[in-house]
Amino acid sequence: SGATEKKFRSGFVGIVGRPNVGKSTLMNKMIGQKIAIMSDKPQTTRNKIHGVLTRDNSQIVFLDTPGIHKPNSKLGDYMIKAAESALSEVEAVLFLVDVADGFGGGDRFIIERLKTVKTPVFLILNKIDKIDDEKLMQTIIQYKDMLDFAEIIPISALQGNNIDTLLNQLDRYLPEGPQYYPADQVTDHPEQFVCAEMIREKILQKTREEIPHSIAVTIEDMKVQENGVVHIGAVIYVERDSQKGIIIGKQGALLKEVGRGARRDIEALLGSKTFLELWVKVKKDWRNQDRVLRDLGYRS
Ligand code: GDP
Ligand code: K
Ligand code: MG
Repeated sequence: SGATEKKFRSGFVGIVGRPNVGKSTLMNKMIGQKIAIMSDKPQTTRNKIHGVLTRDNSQIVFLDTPGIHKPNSKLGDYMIKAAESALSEVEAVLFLVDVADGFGGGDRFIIERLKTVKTPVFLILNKIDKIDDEKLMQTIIQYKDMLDFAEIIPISALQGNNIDTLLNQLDRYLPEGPQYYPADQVTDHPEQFVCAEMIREKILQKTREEIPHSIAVTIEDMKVQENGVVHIGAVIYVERDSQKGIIIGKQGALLKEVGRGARRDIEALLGSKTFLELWVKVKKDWRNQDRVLRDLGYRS
């Protein structure tokens, strides 16, 4: 016969880059569903988020990492370790940069770390929708010799430009391997975790400065009622009483908005009607207590 069957390929791919370059946006776009939360605030992603993409002849498990930056608390420390471990034990690394922002110290910090791994590194020039071709050329010239990049691919994660090219190139770097997850599974995180992240995202989007880094969200209770509605009870932890007031808002207005937005995302994720109950509690200095971090799911 002589016909060669196309072999199935699979593997892990890490996504790294400075805070806010668009890592979570890209991962969501690639897997076609929102599982990683996005915001215009740095350090939005705290844990490694695994996104699973299954195509005809391949399966890629993406690791969306917290941005690499200098740690300033035990939580910060944890986030860096999570990002660095994503660089080893993967088939390829996507190093994302923001072409509109230009090269920065944060990029240098990451490149120094990438120099120590043998993994092929793709330079992904993101946010090309914000610049013209001339500026794109200059940016490519600026970055291309900083590391021995396996591929250089300009994209817009937001608009979805060139994502197919990126995925097709990535497939070439995957070894033959099994399909680890069912084709319809998009993340290996428990639903509870993703739901908590949706709530945290809404708070990040509606508050400013001190609040984003001072909150943690846990799902205390999640069950399907007889009428098919999913009932979720979640607690939002803050560090101070004043922050509790901000999260709740005037006559509960902000908390209500957070609940409405999060419920919409959670219903899309779970595919069923959801009743979401939110509580706000003060837990002093939770970011520096190992036990509290463990309870909240930030395990090292
Ligand atoms: P992360 O911190 O690297 O995970 O970045 P996010 O995915 O949270 O994105 C940070 C911000 O950049 C968000 O406001 C995104 O909407 C925005 N963003 C991401 N990708 C693009 C892009 O291709 N073009 C534009 N214009 N904005 C983008
Ligand atoms: K962000
Ligand atoms: Mg992110």
